[in-house]
Amino acid sequence: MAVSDLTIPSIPESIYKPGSNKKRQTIIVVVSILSILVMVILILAILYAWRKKKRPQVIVPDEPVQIIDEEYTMETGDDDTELSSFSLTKISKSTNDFANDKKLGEGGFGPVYKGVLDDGREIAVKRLSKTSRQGLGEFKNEVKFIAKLQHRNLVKLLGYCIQGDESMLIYEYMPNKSLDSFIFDTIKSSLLDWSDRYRIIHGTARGLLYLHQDSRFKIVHRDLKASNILLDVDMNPKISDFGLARMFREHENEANTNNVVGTLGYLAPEYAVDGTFSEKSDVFSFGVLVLEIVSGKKNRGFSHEKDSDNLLAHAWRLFEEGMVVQLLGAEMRDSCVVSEVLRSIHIGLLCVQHHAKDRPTMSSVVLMFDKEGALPRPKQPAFFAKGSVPQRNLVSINDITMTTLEPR
Ligand code: ACK
Repeated sequence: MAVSDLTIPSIPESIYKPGSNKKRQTIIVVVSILSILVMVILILAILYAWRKKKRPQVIVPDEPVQIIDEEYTMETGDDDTELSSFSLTKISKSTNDFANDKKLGEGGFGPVYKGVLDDGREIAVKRLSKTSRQGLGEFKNEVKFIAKLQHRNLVKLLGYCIQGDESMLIYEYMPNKSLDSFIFDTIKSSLLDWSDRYRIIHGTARGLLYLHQDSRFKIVHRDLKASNILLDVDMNPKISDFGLARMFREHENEANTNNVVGTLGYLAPEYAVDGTFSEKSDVFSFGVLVLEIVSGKKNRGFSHEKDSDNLLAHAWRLFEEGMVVQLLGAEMRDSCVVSEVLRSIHIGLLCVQHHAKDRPTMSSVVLMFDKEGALPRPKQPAFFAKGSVPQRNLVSINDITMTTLEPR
């Protein structure tokens, strides 16, 4: 075939234009740089998303607690925390072999017994129920927290006893037992006058402030209620039962759970509905507790002859009508200091605000009690209408409520 017969495909003119090679190279360089940039950004985004997913929002204190049977020692995951170990023989003897008449009641993870040691010291022994799996988790949680915390308004853990299949925690004995056995009892409630109640409110606030802010860790109790406030010989309050408590990292403010645990009547709305808990959900429970202490009425199951208000709604209505002092239980009318009663109810209403952001922190609460200045005006509290407390998926076991909520 003659060379002249060959058809040479036409080549775009631009390729032959002077400088077109340079232009092509520039395009290649720009496209390459852009591709690399996009890839780097993509890799960084994937790494960020992966790390975020890996980091837990709340430290669930399961692992650091180790119970070593053979050596009868207990590690709390913290070097400077030493707990005394008690032998099973000693504890059995002190409780008369866990006699029925020594039983004080049922706690979060099992029965509680009164004991007297050889040196005359009175103790309360919490015995882990062998059949409860949930109990073991709560037992470990309790050790983890209470062993590290020391405050005059927290119950004191003296030691432990772990032998064979027995696991027990030993506390100082609180002769006056729990607050609910006084304030909701028609006869015993008259034994708590206003000054006792005001001291209990104040002491509980200080104990909670310590948990939220002043201890080495930020701890949310998650089950603050009248039956978890124990009273010592002088009626000073001690917060107890850390089986459901959670520890937060330094800059973490809230966490989410699908497993809402706590007690009906004390649960903050965002926790009960969305599973979001924070120090402000404890503040809500504290607010309910204050209104219960002042009124002598349980929030859960409250009924008022005139309307269908719950305790929070009743307190709010009286507050709006300027008659809030009527909330005070009849048994305290003679002993009360009206300004303290009004201030307590006002602070209680601020604590039960619907939105967590509208509730004060415990440090503000303590300041409000300590100083005499004007208080911010509360808005209508949460769960205003009776029956508005969400009842979906609620399972109640011994006053402890567990709900499993589906994510939205
Ligand atoms: O209201 P209570 O008589 O006081 O019944 C409960 C029961 O045990 C189950 O928690 C009582 N209790 C718990 N810890 C102590 C303690 N350290 N001192 C005295 N009683 C206690 C509580």
